[in-house]
Amino acid sequence: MPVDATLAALRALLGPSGVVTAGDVTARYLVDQREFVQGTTPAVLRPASTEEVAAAVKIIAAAGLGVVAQGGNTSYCGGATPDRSGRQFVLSLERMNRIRSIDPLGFTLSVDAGVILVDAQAAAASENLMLPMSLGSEGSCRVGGNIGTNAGGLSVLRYGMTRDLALGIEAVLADGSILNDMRRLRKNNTGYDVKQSFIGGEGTLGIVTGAVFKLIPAPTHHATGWLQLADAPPLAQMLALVRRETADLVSSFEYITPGTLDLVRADPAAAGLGCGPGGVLLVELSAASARVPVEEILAGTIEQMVEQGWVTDAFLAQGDRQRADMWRLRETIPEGEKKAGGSVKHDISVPISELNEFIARGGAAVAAYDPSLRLSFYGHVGDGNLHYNVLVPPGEDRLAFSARIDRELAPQLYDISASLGGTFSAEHGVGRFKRHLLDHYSDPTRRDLMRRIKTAFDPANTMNAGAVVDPLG
Ligand code: 2HG
Ligand code: ZN
Repeated sequence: MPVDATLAALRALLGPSGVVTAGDVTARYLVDQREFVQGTTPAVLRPASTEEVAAAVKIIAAAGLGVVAQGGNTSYCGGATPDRSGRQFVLSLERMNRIRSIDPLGFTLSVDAGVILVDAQAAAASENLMLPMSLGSEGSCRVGGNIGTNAGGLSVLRYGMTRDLALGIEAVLADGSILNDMRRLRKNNTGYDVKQSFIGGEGTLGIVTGAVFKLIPAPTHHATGWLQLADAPPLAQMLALVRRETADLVSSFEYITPGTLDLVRADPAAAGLGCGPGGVLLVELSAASARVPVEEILAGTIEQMVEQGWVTDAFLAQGDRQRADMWRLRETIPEGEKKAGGSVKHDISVPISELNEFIARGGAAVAAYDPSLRLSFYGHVGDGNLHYNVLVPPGEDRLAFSARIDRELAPQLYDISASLGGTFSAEHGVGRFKRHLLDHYSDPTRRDLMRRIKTAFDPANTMNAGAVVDPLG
């Protein structure tokens, strides 16, 4: 079926507000959030229900065209941006934003995939529960995207990745059939866990339209510490000590280097929050009961870190305002990098005990390549995940610089990570930007299995073709 006839069928199905073709309206759906690539599309589809998604996918499949699912379009890897063929529809989940149900006894939340993450968090909070998924982009990302990319964030250390929080999903498959696995079960040991294929599948195996999440009792007590670090902080040892001494109450353990903190220093929230020669650790303990003296426990642990010579000075947040200021500084780092002219991002992870080795070898590789480069690196130490970003030098063209670093420096950093047993994408996924890295670094048997899974789920390669894995490659 030609594109025009397909569009007419989609209009008849979804109505005028469900099919957008005006260029000025579709523009924001066609560019990735960091503005690296710009795609084209015959139309942006905005279905309002799972049945509409299924019917639209059937029409598109029958026409031999493609579809790219999109939530909040916050992917760092171009995972939700169509290619330039003009043959991929963008299917936005933004109108599917219903909280379906909440189970205050079983601690679960069922939602449409287009619910914005903060709205899902708020729904949980209305029952004194918490959806323990916290990301800088939570005000705009949508849970379908979190599921599709298996999003990580600031509390993975304690609560896990999205994969660990999803009990059930609903998805539309490539042939338009609907997988209904919206289960609230903690245990369901019945063969392959098919839903996990869609989690982190980035819309290449099907379109996630709904999800059931595990919730936890909302923490009521936090102890949040801003720890100024001595030079060359031994990250793994510090984390191990904090986990042991706090009975594993630690929910975040974020490392920020001085070069990164500089990028957010102008923020009024930074007043009074200093930086040690080795940077800063933002450590938080959380508990859902006043009976757990989190502040006392953290203060005692920090004392031990001072005695070890790891920490030179520390502040404990006095009240919600100070806690929010500390988190604000951490969460606005990506924005700070943008304001400074942008960065080339390397979302690496290594086994936690290899973090310092990566930092030493990565630093040497960068200095040998070009000692004038400025790094902004920080990360989720509890997950072995560093955002090892290279700032675009003033006056350099951002895209040309990124392309050069991708070609000349990034392979060295990824090789170092790989040699330490690490990866080239810890939490940002693969999308379109990192497919070549998956080809290069993946174990061949794993890559072959991924291709076979892709072909089994999507034989005509119509679902987000070009992202993650090339079935023919
Ligand atoms: C974060 O941890 C995000 O703030 C973004 O994963 C990381 O911008 C980055 O490199
Ligand atoms: Zn991150």
